[in-house]
Amino acid sequence: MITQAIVRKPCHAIINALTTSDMGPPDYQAALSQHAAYTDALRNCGLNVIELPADENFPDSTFVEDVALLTPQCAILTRPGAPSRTAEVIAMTPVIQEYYESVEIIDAPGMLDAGDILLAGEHYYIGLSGRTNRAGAEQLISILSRYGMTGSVVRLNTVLHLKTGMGYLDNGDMLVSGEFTDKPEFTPFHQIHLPSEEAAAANCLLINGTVLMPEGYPCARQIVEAQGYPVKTIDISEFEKIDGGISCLSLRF
Ligand code: CIR
Repeated sequence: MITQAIVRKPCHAIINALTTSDMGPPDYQAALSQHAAYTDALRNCGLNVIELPADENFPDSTFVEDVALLTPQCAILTRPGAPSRTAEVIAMTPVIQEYYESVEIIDAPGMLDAGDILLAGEHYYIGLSGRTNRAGAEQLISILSRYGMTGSVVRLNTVLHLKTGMGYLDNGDMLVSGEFTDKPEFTPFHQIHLPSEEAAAANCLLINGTVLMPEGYPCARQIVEAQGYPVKTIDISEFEKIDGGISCLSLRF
């Protein structure tokens, strides 16, 4: 059961965050209030939320998910693939060490963004993307196997991260869209297809019985509710301008 989450306040420099979109820079004040509402939603799901201060050295530092993978057995500090993000891990290390006895790291030449890691049931899928290379994925698989866990790679074509276009709920229910609709790796799952114009809603989180989804995707919401999941939507439009989704804004454990 998930009991805690780590978040980091957006910094002023968020206006310079990396993006592939043409939606313009986020509005700092709006990002702050959306982030506060996101944090409240995590609390309302029963989590104790550890709030880290803004870090002006790293425009993308509010996307804490990418710098670590927190498993029941150990924590793995990643080595983010974007040069401007690689050193975000340094500030996160003491925080993770406070909560985990076993802390592993991904080393060069490995690159790994944890936004590329999807836990589906008991297995970790690792997207090979512009941010995660084979060396990073192989290091992770070998760490997981030392702790009795499993992982395998999935090649990505167009999306930034694996979880940009898919998500896992429970009991084999997997949300898929775009390039993920015909991946042989995912045929064992009950695939729930989202319309391509609402693909961003596949990045959602099931926390203690509630699915947190981004606001503004009415079809996706209906589809998930029709599967019997209670849904809470959160407006994260400022983070979507810089390629952020629901999962990116927290580390859960
Ligand atoms: C980046 O390009 O790294 C950020 N602007 C977005 C990170 C999104 N993180 C995630 O999907 N886990």
